[in-house]
Amino acid sequence: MRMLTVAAAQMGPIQKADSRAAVIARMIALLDEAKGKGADLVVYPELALTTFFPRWYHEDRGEADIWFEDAMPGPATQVLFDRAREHGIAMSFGYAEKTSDGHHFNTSVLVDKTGVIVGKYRKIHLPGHAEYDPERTHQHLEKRYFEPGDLGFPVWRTLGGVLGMAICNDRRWPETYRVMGLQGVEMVLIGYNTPSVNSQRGAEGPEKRLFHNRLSVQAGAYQNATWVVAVAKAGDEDGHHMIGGSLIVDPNGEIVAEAKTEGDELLVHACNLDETAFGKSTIFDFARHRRIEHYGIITSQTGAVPPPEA
Ligand code: CDT
Repeated sequence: MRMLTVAAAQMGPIQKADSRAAVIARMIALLDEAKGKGADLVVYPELALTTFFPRWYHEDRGEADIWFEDAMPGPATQVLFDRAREHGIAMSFGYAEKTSDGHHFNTSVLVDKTGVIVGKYRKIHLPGHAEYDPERTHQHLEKRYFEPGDLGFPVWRTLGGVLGMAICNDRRWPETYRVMGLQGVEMVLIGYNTPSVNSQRGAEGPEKRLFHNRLSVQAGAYQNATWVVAVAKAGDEDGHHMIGGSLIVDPNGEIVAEAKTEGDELLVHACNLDETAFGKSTIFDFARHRRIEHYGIITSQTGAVPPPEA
């Protein structure tokens, strides 16, 4: 059996005024708890180091650079890397990345048990809008502050298995999981920050949003016979509430662990990566069953084009 004990480290809210040091102290407390529970890998949320800043409009785009890291590890995060290496625990977390040539991405890294970054992913499906939108109850300015990721959906052979990453809105798109599924992924790590209410449809509240979260993650896991670990930043950030509901889902699509709170909370599960083999060799044996001659439209066309009216 190839066992990988994973800890989903849900984080409660981070206020605008909270320092990086205060947030990283919370991440280290979760890491210490994970060590005590025998975890091999700790997965933190999207943009784990800061509040979900894309809800705040900066007319001058450059002002938003305060939320970005230009080195990883950097001065604030080095202690987190040091503690993870001392514990011999791998980790994955999201942060806002500013590159040396001035590009901005919503990024996550995968760090092995020796503290080496073995994988980097840059969010591809950026939701929201680029300009201030007075029609919305709250802003979601990811398209203002980030460029779409330029690294594709890679996977890495590490920790005894094949691991991949995605970030928040990516989990709603079947293409995300399938591209990794086609590379044999056995565990997908996903962080998210999901507002509890749809800014353009107030009736869509937390129950519906939690339902869509489970639906997307469970479907992705089942249809690609992979473990999925989906980890929230939750609760009330400066008056803006986000869902919790962090999940660990098995390759059959079933939930094996789910968060009960909206605060810092650790879910630990011993995952047998060999459990991915049955689905991958039967109903989702891609090589035997996929009919790519009928899938061309998926990569040649972006928007839906219904047939003309009669
Ligand atoms: N962070 C993130 O991607 N959140 C989105 C909100 C969608 S509404 C603009 C999500 O898919 O959860």
